[in-house]
Amino acid sequence: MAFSGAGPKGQERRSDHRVQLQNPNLAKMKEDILYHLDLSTSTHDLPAMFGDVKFVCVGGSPSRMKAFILYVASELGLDHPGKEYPNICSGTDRYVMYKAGPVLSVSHGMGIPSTAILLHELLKLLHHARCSGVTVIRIGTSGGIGLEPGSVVITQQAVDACFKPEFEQIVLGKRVVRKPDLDAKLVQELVQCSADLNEFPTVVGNTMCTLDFYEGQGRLDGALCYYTEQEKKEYLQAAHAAGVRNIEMESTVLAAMCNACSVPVAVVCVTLLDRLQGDQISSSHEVLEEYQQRPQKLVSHFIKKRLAAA
Ligand code: R2B
Ligand code: URA
Repeated sequence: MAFSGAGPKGQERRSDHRVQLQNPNLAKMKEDILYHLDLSTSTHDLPAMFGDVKFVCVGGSPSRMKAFILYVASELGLDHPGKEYPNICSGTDRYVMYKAGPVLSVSHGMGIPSTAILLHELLKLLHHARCSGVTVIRIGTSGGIGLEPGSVVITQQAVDACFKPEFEQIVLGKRVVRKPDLDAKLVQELVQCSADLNEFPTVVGNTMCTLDFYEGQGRLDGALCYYTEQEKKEYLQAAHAAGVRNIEMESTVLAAMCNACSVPVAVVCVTLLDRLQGDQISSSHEVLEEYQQRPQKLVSHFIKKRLAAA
């Protein structure tokens, strides 16, 4: 086994760029059932199915992730007539997964718990498949702070609802904090890709990850609201002053878990509205549809460029 440099928790990072799981128990298991993906190491040949995967794109919505695989396949010239992209996880309705060449497109649902479950199984899948040099990118939606709706935010640092660069989880009744850092080189590559396209405004900024869409993001229009409009305004302004440019619900867990397994990760989200102007998402379906294609375009361009350089 080849090692180079320091990895997570001061461990050595392998120079073969494999996914480094952090669980000694797995080596003792005869079979690993990836329950929510309806895949298993004994019933599926995971290296044959997934061994060539280099780009894993994740997003909340199943239909968006299907649209993405069709788009990226056509951009990469993989969509010859009659080619179909079946849902690899059709035996479950928890998540969807599509593959086109080296690209895997997977839904994670809404929020940290759903995303954490997906990531445990997805990272194990990549490990069992002996994938190397994998990059993970979330293509998502968000609420912007002080940005024109439709702007794309490439996350510099994921932060929690107190603007801290931390992902906190309770494990065995104790508070465990992990670093939700994004890959700085990936951020720069994605910025360059947006400049290449020159089709929509793109900024680099901090992304605030919350546990809820309504009270958790300071909305005034949920079923519950015990704060004033002024308090909401002050909170969003404080977030902006802390470098936050958009708000969503998955970035910290994604960054923390990929970091722990030595997988470079990026988050690219379009903003559906400017939260300094309101709370309701009132743009037409057509407009929202076009906004959601922006991260897909940016990330497809990135993948094409990376493959051309390989
Ligand atoms: C963005 O959009 C969803 C909420 O509408 C959530 O999954 C997120 O992060
Ligand atoms: N997703 C969020 O989490 N918040 C928004 O405001 C929009 C999309």
